[in-house]
Amino acid sequence: MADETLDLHKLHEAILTGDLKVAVDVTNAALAARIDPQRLVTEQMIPAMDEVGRRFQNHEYFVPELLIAARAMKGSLEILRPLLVERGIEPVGRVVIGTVKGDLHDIGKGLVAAMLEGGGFDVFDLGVDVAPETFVRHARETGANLIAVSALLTTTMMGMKAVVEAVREAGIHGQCRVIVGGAPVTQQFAESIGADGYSDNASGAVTLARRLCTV
Ligand code: B1M
Repeated sequence: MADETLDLHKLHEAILTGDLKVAVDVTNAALAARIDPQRLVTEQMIPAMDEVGRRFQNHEYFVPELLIAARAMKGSLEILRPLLVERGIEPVGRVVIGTVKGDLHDIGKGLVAAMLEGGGFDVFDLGVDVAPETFVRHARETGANLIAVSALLTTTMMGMKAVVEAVREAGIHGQCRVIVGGAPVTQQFAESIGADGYSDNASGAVTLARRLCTV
């Protein structure tokens, strides 16, 4: 497909509608037509995910739409990532994410991870039942700017305080902040445990992460 005949906006549309196959096909066609991969990311893909986030916040999109959009975004990113890495394009930031110790709920955390990845972050997903020292160790190893902790149980959410404390005790709080979220978590709770930020949804977590990575 030649550059002139290739409609790059189809990539935007494919992510918005969660069409993985079209997203992958347009990405491959764009690369074959020697389109700059960075251009695809900044002009089509990130704006599409921003729009997905906007629609989610306005209750025009719900969790399923968020998940399929994130899947289409990731499918395209998987093709582009090696090319971006080759060129040394820096991610927006590095995030270590996991569900707090004792908690096995991972659907919301997975959604936040996918949205962060879609938003241009390098994401290291540690899974569920993650101990504070594991968050800290991986944050050190990866040079993460953020640790993102999810909790779904009132009985496990206090474990987030232990993560905040572990980060401070390890002396890495200057370069690595802690953000929290999950159904029982509130802004007030986040402040009470000394977390650096809170969001009640996945797209808000991306906005928050971007803000914390630029200050
Ligand atoms: Co359980 N569970 N569960 N569960 N479960 C809840 C959370 C519960 C509210 C159900 C209920 O009683 N009504 C209740 C908690 C009550 C409480 O603590 N007050 C509960 C319970 C009690 C339990 C068990 C204890 C049940 C038992 O065994 N007796 C047990 C605990 C196991 C454990 O973790 N140790 C348990 C087990 C399970 C399953 C394994 C069966 C399954 C999890 C499967 C999985 O995750 N792979 C499960 C499920 C599915 C649920 C419900 C039904 C759905 C959770 C979910 O995935 N929601 C849930 C009831 C409910 O919430 N309606 C329930 C969809 C998801 C997209 O939303 O995770 O909230 P959520 O994520 C949102 C936001 O919160 C936010 O963004 C996401 C998208 O917008 N967000 C963040 C999440 N993390 C964030 C991090 C951020 C920012 C935003 O920054 C870092």
